[in-house]
Amino acid sequence: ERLPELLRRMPKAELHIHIEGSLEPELIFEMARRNRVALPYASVEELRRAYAFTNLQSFLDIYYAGASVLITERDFHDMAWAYLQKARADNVLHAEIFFDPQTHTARGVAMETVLNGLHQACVRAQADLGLSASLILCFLRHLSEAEAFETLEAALPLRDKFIGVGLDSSEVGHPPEKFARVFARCRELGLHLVAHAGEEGPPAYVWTALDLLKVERIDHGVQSTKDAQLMRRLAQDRIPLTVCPLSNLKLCVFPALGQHNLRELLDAGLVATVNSDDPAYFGGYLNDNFTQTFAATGLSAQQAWQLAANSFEASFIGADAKRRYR
Ligand code: ES4
Ligand code: ZN
Repeated sequence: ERLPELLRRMPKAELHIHIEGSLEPELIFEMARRNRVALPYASVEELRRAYAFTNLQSFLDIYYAGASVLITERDFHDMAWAYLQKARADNVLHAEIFFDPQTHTARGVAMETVLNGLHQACVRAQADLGLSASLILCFLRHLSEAEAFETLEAALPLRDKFIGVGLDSSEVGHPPEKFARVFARCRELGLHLVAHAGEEGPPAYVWTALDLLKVERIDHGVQSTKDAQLMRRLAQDRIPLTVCPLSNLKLCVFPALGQHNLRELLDAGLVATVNSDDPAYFGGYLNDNFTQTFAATGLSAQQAWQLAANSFEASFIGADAKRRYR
């Protein structure tokens, strides 16, 4: 069997996908029309031409603008349902999906609208596609600790609709320790904990995500290879890294896919996984990430199976379900 076919047909879990980053330009324009939201772009083509990023912040500015068309429960459902169907076509059997409630509540959209719409799509995915999907609420790290606490309070009446919390948005200048008390509270509540760290930021941010936030996984974490002691810690404690190769390429974290350090992470014995991050913005869904990265770096079939196994090991599905995927 050719490697691209193996990569496509392997059952996998996706653990690092921002649902707002799955909103395709066509859907942005359709929702802008039906909700009468004005866009600073005249056409789908003009919007797509703006997708030329130089770093994380240059992407985030456009990503938050795109999310401004999401108003109703139906919008949130339609966005997530479109992603889940694409994920199923990529043989994704389980997805843990980030959402950014503050991007919406700041515009006057209710927390309930966001969570109900996204959750309905997850329920439908299990019923219609046999794909299990759960939600992870992300705090925006460029906003304050107080705003994160307010967001948590607003979400707690809907506690049964999400399984954990994460930390995303502009990394440099907003270290994990800014949110130590919020994460401590989430831990008491029994929520799963993850955080973006070491995407653009230094290995020090990965250390504090682990030791101060007590996260169970690191999102990105690719800067960890700069710190040998950190690499030993991640390997020994089997802390998964949710790596997003096309994202790293498009945000210029690596100059070319062939220069990506995924092989180095695997060779060091880390529980690395492959994910799509913001597939509508970065040029591909999960299988595109696998096929393009394997073509550029020359990883093997054995490493493909390792990455698929890692994705289920790193997931928050129960121990019984995990055994079924081994
Ligand atoms: C993100 Cl690539 C990336 N990094 C940090 N925060 C994000 N939110 C959406 N995509
Ligand atoms: Zn991300």
